[in-house]
Amino acid sequence: MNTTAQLPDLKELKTGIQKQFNILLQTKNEPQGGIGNGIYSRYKNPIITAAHAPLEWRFDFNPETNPLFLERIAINATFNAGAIKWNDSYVLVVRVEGADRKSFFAVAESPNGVDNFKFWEKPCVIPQTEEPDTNVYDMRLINHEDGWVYGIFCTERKDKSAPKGDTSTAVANAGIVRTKDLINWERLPDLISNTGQQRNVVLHPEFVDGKYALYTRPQDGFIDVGNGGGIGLGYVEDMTNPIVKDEKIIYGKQYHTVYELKNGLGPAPIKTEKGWLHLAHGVRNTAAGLRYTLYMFMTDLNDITKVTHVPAGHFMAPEGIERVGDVSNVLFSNGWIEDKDGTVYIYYASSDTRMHVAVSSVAQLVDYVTNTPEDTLTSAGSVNTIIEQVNKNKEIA
Ligand code: M1P
Repeated sequence: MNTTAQLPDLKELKTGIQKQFNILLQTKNEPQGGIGNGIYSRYKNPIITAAHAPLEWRFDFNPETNPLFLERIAINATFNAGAIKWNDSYVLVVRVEGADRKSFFAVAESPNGVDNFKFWEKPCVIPQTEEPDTNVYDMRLINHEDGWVYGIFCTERKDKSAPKGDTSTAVANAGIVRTKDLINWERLPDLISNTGQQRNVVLHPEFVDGKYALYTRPQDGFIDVGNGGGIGLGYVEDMTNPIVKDEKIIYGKQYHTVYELKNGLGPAPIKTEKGWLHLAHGVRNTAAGLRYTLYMFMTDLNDITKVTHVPAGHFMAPEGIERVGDVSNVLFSNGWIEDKDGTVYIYYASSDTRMHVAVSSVAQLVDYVTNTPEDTLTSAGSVNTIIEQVNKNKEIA
């Protein structure tokens, strides 16, 4: 057996791989078409995958140190991105996960919001606190009225109180950075709350009575929310000393709903004439494991603790290839962009693996949230809801 690999033509390989990479990045995207639901249009291609990670991150192009042209640093997945409109571009701060299981943040930019997403040259450098993060992920980007863009993300560290030999139990909390250019990130202290671990923490974009308002998701354990859970709301006076006060659950988990096991807020809410539009994820347990879907609700314009509208069930659930990935049967969203003309780009990840986009508008989403029947919480109630609609349709026939 010949174990000596033949030296490849590096120039040819590099040109070939760059060509394929450019084709991938420049592939046009288009709406899926079909009957749809009138609420949003899913786009055909995932917008960012592991294959979109720059070749310079993955390959050592020096023939002296990489004569066989092997990939040196593998990227496993690109998902759960925060989103912001930035200088007329659509910008995502993507959770990029390496083959080493570490997640990090990297900015990807598109001229139109639906295709041609390209990562900036280097991943984001997030300064550390005194207690370094082991893993960071799921950044929400908030353009706050104080003039800063905040990035609130999950910071994960090994649980120091775990018994010896337990090498997996972790503690989750909200890490906080802020920036004016999406390049230089100022690290602020991690969130201080007295309700256990935190994930899915989001900053409300406006001051409330002169304070910062933070949506939280307290949880007893790292995966299990235990007695915690639900979407909470608390207040912080100074983001450089982020102690959450008066944290209250405004939207709890509920039996026999799509958020029966746990829920968590997605991106920061969008302000509309009718109220604040919210996108969140709900989780329920099944024989095949946890199922994550997206759902929506609205809160009162003048009292953000008050949930005013809740359409029944999920807004989006995994379909087709979205169902399969590293953590299958998961849709998760922590980023959306509202354009000046009312178009809303909903950025969502499927199965902890890749990013997608669906396009809607404020008008469609407000109509969906305010006019979709609520969950009656029983099968008989669901039947009644359908019969009422059938009867109403008969009246106009
Ligand atoms: O694997 C699904 C999701 O699980 C967690 O979300 P939550 O805390 O709401 O259950 C997060 O790890 C998230 O990143 C992940 O997509």
